[in-house]
Amino acid sequence: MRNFTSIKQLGDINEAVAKALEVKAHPFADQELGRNKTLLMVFFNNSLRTRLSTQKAALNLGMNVIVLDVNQGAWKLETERGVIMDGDKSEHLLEAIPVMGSFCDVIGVRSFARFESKQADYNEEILNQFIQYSGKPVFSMEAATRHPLQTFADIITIEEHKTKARPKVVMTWAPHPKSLPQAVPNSFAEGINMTDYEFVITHPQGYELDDEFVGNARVEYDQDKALEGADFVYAKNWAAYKGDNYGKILSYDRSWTVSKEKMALTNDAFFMHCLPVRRNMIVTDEVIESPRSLVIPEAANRVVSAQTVLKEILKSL
Ligand code: AN0
Ligand code: CP
Repeated sequence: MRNFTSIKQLGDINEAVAKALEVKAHPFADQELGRNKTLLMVFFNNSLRTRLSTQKAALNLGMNVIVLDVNQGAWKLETERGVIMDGDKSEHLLEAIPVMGSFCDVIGVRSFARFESKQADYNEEILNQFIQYSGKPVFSMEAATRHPLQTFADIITIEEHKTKARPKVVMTWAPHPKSLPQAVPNSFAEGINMTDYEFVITHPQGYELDDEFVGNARVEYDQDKALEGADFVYAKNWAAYKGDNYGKILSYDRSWTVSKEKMALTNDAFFMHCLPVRRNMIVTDEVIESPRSLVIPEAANRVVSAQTVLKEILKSL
């Protein structure tokens, strides 16, 4: 594997999880693989988990790591071609990318949807320029449409906790005060469609995701009905995708917050969220603090997912 931008690039998901569990059991087994190799992590957006877990994964593989926060200390970057650069942006991405590529062996990029143009976001214009112009393998640390390292960690976590072969997994929209990208729900849906789990997506009318990601999931607009018998509840907010509402907030309805009453409808389900999470908007204190909450082991598995992916990329060098 050279580039990693979608969970689909892992191929068979069961084999990928088996590799991940091997990495988890023996985290320092591949220290030689990354020797004298440098990972550059480029962040256009904030991060806690991705930053720390990917760095830790690279260190476990014996790599050196450089981190660049583009918005803190680097030159302001122009991303559109053909612009007369007489404004506040000092450097063009078309020079910055190959320069960054010349300093490393592998590049991780975080570049969220900007909600300025649906087409630009869904064409992954920033991530694809890194792939095209860096000359190095590139992996996504959450791009405009997907967050595959998160999805891989989510699936590893479900596999570790499921008590039946085909658990019922429910991804539910929940309210949030700011517009958030569809990357996490798109990617989670893409990943769960690679498994044979029962998969239900629930959200208010207007929050339909791109059909490409929904795949074979059942979409249920009644959250209570969707949650019935669930084994895993995966909560996430996202802004509208469809039509002219792209990037807009259509609801702040806190009856969608995952509460004890909502969890009582499930089959004593585990609660999952990628974090960061806004308490008492997405999920109540009680639910996130309950013994059925997997948010911490789920975040911890981000090291395992990043290390498994980085290992495959290093093997391809
Ligand atoms: C981001 C999002 O929803 O895509 C990152 C999640 C991993 N969340 C926020 O910006 C709060
Ligand atoms: N879940 C996740 O990617 O968290 P960060 O945004 O903190 O990296």
